[in-house]
Amino acid sequence: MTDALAQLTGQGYAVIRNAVSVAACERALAGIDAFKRVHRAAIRDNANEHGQLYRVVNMHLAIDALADVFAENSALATCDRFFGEPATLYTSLYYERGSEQALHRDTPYFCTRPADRYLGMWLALDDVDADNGPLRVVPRSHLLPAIDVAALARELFPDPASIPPISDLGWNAYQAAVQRQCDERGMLAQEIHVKRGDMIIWHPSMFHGGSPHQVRQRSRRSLVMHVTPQGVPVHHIDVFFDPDKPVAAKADWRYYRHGQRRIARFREIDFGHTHKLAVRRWRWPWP
Ligand SMILES: O=C(O)CCC(=O)C(=O)O
Repeated sequence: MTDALAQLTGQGYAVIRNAVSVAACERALAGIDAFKRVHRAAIRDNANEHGQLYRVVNMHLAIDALADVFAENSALATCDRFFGEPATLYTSLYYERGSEQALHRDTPYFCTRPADRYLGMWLALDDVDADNGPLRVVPRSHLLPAIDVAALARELFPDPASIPPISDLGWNAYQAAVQRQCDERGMLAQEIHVKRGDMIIWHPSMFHGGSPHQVRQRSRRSLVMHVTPQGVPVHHIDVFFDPDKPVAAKADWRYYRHGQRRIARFREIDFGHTHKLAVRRWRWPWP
């Protein structure tokens, strides 16, 4: 069996089959279904005609069975070895349909100092194949030559002191530069087909995205978990484009313990960046 850490560092991603038991996935899905039944008004604007949610940020804070699939998954051992210390959960994204996101690196919004103190973990809560929006990756794209972000920033942001933390301009320009590098080398994306309970881990500089979701009535439930060692601050575009910008050494959020793991404590769940709810109102099951 190929070592998952060697795959992650060599190919930019690793697939860990059965990282979470099917029973644990089903408990998480039951928790989400209960949440949706009870909180119809909260999800109304996010769900599509098939009732499928899109990009719910930090749902694990409200639903313990969803936090369980983070705390009790065998892929964490690979993340721990990559970091040299235990991985903690920073944030998550829950989808019930394909993200269909263009190919991108996460680093402009998951920027750490030093680099590579972040990993993406993607858990299949449904079987996912060519029909229902699989993840796609460009193998070895994390090894492409470094892009001169300082030069890009000079073009995009005349005043370096006012580079915003969130910027579509910065994001799109950087991803286009990575895409050009891939095109020049003939590097193509590959779909990854998975079964419920399989986990994909990607390197912070892995170029990846979501394939088209062809059979819309079939769900594609998945949970992306953004993991870091405890206390690592995660920066955004302003730091990413300004390598000399002074940054805090420690994250300004706290953690709570869940099983054997630690999870960053935030106050809100965000539905597709349009609707926010306070976590304490939505815990399920009620304690
Ligand atoms: O789930 C997907 O289709 C893609 C997710 C992704 O690219 C991301 O969260 O960065």
